[in-house]
Amino acid sequence: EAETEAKVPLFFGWFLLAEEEERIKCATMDFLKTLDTLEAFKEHISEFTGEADKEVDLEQYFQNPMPLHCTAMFCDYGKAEGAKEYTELQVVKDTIDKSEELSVTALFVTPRTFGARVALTDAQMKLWPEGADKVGVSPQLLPRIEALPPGSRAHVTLGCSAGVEAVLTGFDLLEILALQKEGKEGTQVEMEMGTLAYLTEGRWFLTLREPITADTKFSSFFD
Ligand code: ACK
Repeated sequence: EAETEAKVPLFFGWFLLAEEEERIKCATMDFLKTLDTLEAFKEHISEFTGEADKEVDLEQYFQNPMPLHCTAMFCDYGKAEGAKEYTELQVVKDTIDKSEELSVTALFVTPRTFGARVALTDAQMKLWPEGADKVGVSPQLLPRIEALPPGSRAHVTLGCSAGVEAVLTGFDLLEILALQKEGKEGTQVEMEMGTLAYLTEGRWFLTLREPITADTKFSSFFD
């Protein structure tokens, strides 16, 4: 019955509507523009450039060829564990092509990735597979994220530095959340958009004063 079976996509996720994508890109670019002028950031510039006193233009540093989205389930065209079962879930079938509002509660920057933390609603968590937070996580990080609530990895990749794969954005977010839990938060800087914290090795986390909401459509992505 091959013709009645849905093909398994690369991944399922919430995709920002085109006009929302522009709005979010502008707001998050404003953050990057401000970040690389801060004294606190400049003190740690070598973590980005490899040398002290060298400047970095973060807007050029991060690139993103993908449409902005929050991945719900990475299926790898059926190669990922549970991919086919996920495709067949009633809640997935019912939600496909439906509009959903996503809430972004924080922005983060590391030498590898630039991302937005997403706070999923209870309804959206029904589309977040059990154990999805842990898939592919390094043995070093795994025990440190055990106590984080499910959905902690939910994010939008806003950009990656040259040669870096988007999958790392979620790992960087988990690492930051683990460091926060371990009390490793350093310098805090008040910014217009919220409170910026430094978490060693070039990691910066901005907790937004007001969440940024964005209209999205839950869809599958092929190719
Ligand atoms: O930014 P992302 O969530 O990270 O969006 C892209 C999307 O799938 C297409 O590549 C994510 N992705 C890639 N590989 C994996 C993986 N092994 N586990 C979870 N998400 C992944 C990537």
